[in-house]
Amino acid sequence: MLDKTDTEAQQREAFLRDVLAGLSKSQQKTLPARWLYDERGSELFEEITQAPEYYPTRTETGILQDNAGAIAALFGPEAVILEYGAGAGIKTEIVLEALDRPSLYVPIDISGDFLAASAERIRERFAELVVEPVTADFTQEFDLPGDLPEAGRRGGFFPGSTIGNLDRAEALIFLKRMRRHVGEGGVAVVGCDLKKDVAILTAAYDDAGGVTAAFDLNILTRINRELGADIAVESFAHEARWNAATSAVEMHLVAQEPVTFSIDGRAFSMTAGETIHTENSRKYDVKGLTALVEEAGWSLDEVWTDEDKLFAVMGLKAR
Ligand code: AVJ
Repeated sequence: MLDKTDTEAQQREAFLRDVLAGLSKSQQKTLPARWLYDERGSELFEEITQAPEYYPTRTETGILQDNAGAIAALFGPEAVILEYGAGAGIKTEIVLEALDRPSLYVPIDISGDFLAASAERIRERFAELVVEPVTADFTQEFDLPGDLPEAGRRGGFFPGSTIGNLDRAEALIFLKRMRRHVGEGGVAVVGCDLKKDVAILTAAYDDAGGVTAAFDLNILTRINRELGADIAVESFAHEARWNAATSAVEMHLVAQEPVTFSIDGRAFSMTAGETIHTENSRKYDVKGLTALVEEAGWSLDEVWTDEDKLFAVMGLKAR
């Protein structure tokens, strides 16, 4: 067993490795998006979901609410629900509330503390429900507990358009793994943001209140604090860019002037206008989603969407 200090030291090592590798690139510098979510980053993301320009969270929540009955029918009675990511709060509650006597809820998340807290919240809210959290990085290979109940179907739940943070190959690997987890007769409900007017997309990732900018810039503050670096955060500005070739909104931190800094004794320099690419948020259309899920062993049984076709919640069946 690893104790907490070991885990933290390993975290720091992994963070340092990713930061050094990403910022050493001579072409486009990058940082993996997962490091955006320290405590402050998670708080800021919560705030983003409240920003008027950020439509995905409230739109998906509305779709789940409006179609809770159909979603519950897809999962069927006595289902085993596997949620990829620790309890998405209200969205999870909408689905669990609608289900017919679910036999088990399995939230899966890399952060053990966060997972425990959200599992506890679900147990309090649904006294009858058996909750069995699994600590795992769902972007990596992992197995489920061997003793899952066999009464109803197994159903994956992957809301939030987190699938959009993966590139196409990674999304395929994820969908195939989830297909393996649910087995024959299994189902899934997956939320995905849709392609739309570029101005709406870029505004969602660069809100006028500056919350997304603060979220993006926070990764530099985190590098300074956790890795003892000396990056002048105020020399950078947040930018949201549409990349038509990859169909993704990209977040970038743009150096406003020539900058130099050091991390772990290594010197870095950037020219004015040079950027660090911090996140991809891919957008799909229904045609692209159909091809993607079919290639991964699913059939797209239903697509629930909002009036303005901003966001899609897919009902998938194992093929
Ligand atoms: C939680 C990863 C789905 O990509 O829309 C929001 C993260 N980044 N604003 C997204 C995010 C900037 C969000 N995901």
